[in-house]
Amino acid sequence: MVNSGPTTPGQISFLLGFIPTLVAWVYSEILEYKKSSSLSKVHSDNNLVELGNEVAKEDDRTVLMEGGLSKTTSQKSASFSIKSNLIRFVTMDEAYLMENRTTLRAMAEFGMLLVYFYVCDRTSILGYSTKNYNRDLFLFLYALLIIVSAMTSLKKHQDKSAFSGKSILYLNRHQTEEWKGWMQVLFLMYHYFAAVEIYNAIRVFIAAYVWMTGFGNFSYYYIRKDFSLARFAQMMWRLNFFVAFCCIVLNNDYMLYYICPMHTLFTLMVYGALGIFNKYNEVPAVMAVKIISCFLVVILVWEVPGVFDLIWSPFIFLLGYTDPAKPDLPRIHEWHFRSGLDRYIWIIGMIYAYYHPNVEKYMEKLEESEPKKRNAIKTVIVAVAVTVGYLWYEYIYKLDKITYNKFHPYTSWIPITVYICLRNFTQHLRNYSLTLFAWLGKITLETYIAQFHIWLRSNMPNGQPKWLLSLIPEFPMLNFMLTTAIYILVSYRLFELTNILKSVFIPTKDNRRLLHNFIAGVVISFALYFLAVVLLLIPSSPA
Ligand SMILES: *[C@@H]1O[C@H](CO)[C@@H](O)[C@H](O)[C@H]1NC(C)=O
Ligand SMILES: CC(=O)N[C@H]1CO[C@H](CO)[C@@H](O)[C@@H]1O
Repeated sequence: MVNSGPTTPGQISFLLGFIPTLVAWVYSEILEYKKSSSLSKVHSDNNLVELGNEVAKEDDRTVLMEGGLSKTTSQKSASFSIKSNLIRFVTMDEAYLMENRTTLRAMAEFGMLLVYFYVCDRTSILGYSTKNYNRDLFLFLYALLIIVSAMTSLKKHQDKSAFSGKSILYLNRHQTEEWKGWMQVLFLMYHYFAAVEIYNAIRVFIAAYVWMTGFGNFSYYYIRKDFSLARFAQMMWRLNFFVAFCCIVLNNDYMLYYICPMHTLFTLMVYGALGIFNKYNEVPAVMAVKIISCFLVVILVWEVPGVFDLIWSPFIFLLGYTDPAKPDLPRIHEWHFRSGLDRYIWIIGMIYAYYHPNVEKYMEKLEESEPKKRNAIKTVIVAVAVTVGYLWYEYIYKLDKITYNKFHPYTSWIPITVYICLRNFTQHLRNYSLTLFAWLGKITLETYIAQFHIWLRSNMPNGQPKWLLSLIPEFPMLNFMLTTAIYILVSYRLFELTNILKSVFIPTKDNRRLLHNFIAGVVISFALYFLAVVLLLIPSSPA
């Protein structure tokens, strides 16, 4: 049943880069160990150097690649040119390796985790089992998590408002992260247990993420006005670094992880909307024109027949996807469907972010007004929110999946708005958050991607994750517990590694170096890829 597919040049080039990195890292650890245990140094050092040189010779060509990658590892090495860094890597220059030990470790660890992904999903070493839905169990687990989280991680925050300096905050960072956590847990459990009955709710959650993309990015660019290249590169790195490697190592299309291209697109749209003529962002009329233009662009691309295909067909190599289970659909279909569902909600997020300071001011005033008036207004707001929420639930949410999807782009703002109102209608609710959920909310991107391979299993290139990873056969609940623990831990590690490597390779205030890194990365990747293609052409080669 497991079909790992043909070995691709991408996979070979990954190995060509990974193995020398691993060797270099192990060597640097040995050097470090020896340095700290000091003495009797001279003799054994020579041995190791010889060993290192041998390895370097063997992988000569391939090592080149990774050398470039580890090039910028520390401020100290920044002054060296890429070429000299490469040479130092190839020759296993001891000082160089020790300087960059932590980076090498992060890269090696990242590579090892990817190997683990491959082993879990594309080999028969570990087992797989089928999904099984039981509503009782599903709700039990979710409720259990909420209770545990409430008992152990409920926390009061005393942050100040960014706008007024007062401690009233609605939609603060804790809240949005906690909100992501709420949704992410349900979203993941939906996949694990194949809880098809909450399909519509999942669509709303995804819309809420995209809403947050609009909201968070708008606030950031509007207030910080930081449109720098470095910031842009960091953003792209954060969204796409891990997924790119997953695609290479597991031979998947980018669109399999549709959340990534979707967030990348909408992040770019917000960036573009605010970045163009950003000097005039403070002028309300300009902002109105910008928002209206966003709507017009979306209407043009998604609502006018034919335009979508026209615009995106050049990018089909990147955004095309064929589900092996449904081979007849056009390759652009998935992208059209996924991006279309949430085409408006990021603009709504931008609008909310734009009015956020006003709403906040109003809320402060309300909070200071006399209790009678305040309570009356709050009651009205809650009553309206609950009624609207109920009507939405009754008339939209309950529709069958296909009909619901038709209404979704135009209605997803309703439940989102209702949630925002209810989440913040008292000072208490606003100030408290469940940190456990907020913690989970921070690593949503990693948990989203990792679930495909080390929690669930897809068993074939581009396959949807239809199976569960099984480490303890015959004990589904124990297996659930063990795989979940490993999966969350690995996701968290990947989150950290992404950030560590980001800070190494993307300098914040040096565009020249950034450009050099970028060029080096591209050249090295191409060289590795070319080498891999050549190796694949020689069937007898020990690749
Ligand atoms: C912008 O949106 C992306 C995608 O959702 C998110 O990861 C990132 O944190 C957002 N940036 C800010 C500053 O909120
Ligand atoms: C929309 C909404 O319900 N906003 C509430 C947020 O919190 C403030 C402060 O208590 C309330 O006054 C608002 O009614």
